[in-house]
Amino acid sequence: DSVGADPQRRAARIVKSEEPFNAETPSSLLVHSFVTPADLFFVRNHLPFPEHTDASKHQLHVEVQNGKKKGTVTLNLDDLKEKFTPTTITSAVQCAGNRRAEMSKFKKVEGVMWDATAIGNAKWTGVRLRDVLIAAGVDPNDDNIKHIHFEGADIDPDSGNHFGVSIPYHKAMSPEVLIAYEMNGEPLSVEHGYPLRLVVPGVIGARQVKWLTTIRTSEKESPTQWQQKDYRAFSPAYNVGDNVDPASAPAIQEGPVQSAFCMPAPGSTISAEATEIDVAGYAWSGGGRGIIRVEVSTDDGATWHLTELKQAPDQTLDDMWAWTLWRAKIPLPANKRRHELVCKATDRSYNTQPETPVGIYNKDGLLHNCWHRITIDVK
Ligand code: MTE
Ligand code: MO
Repeated sequence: DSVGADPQRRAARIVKSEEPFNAETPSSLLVHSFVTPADLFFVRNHLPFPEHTDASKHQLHVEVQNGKKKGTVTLNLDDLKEKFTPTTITSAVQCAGNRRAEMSKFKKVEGVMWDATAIGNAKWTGVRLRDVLIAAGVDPNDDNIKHIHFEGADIDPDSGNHFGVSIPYHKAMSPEVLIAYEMNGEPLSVEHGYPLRLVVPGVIGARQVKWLTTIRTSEKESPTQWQQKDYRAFSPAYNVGDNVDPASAPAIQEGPVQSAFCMPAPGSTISAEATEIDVAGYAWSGGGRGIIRVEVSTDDGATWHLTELKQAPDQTLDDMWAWTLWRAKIPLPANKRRHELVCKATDRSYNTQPETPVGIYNKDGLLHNCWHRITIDVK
């Protein structure tokens, strides 16, 4: 399968688990390019890779309930390319578990121990989900449809269930949501969903279903564990092992404002003579809320330095699906054995990151977005 496509690039990623395959990008490589190369882009799988399907055999079933009428339209990749207008959008995918490892240092959490690079930014090409739903018989003004369900070809060997989730109908009908068949101008790789994946800009990675086989209209959210139980950030009142009512927190869709350092790498050293340091990282916020600034502090937030932002030229602060890359040269305080740097971003709703995990701790380590901290030892 594609996992072995380029052994060197594959080696460049940090493998978190082999079965299922989960890997993230080394942080310094993440800020090399505004668009993350597919073979460096993090991979998050809950289940074994699906049986390899040829694009010509892959079928997408669109099941629509329109009033009393129920119908299924089946499409393949060629149908999508022939019948619908292609669109390209640059959009970041961030796993809701990004930075979970840091939260677990604060207090124990459960899940894949991602560092700060379970995120990537790609140029996705495909067709609008909206166009496909309407062609399959959905009335855009139908208020009986509340959610759209999606299923992938991957199957849980224990339960026999396919990976599946849902997004609200109004989001599904928004023009930015795509059924993508290309990533960065190339056909999708198997790792990232070949031949078809859902791209839901502004929403956590979990809703962006790979190896997409089924789309279904519904009055309710998807019944799967990934919609009903996991990917909910519970109150800090609960710890690992506690019995929590899943209904006490809604399924996560949009994520909060986020930023992190990628350079220098955590644990780097610097000479005692250095008076400045080059720093760089990424920032992103859910719901298309653009990043208005990213600041860095060397004195734990007493004073802040602005950074220079790089953003998608075709996106505004109100539809910023892509991430922001930021960089700066920061003056270093003298006579220190060790420097502690923190960064924080602010989005277009003036939401900013919390200082510590104290108030946002949740037992599954989701949506960790407190000020990112790195320490640099002076040699
Ligand atoms: N789609 C399927 N079919 N199966 C999965 O396990 N994982 C989801 C999502 N889509 C998943 C899936 C999660 S949790 C994330 S974060 C993103 O895929 C990651 O996308 P990537 O592997 O292309 O980076
Ligand atoms: Mo995820």
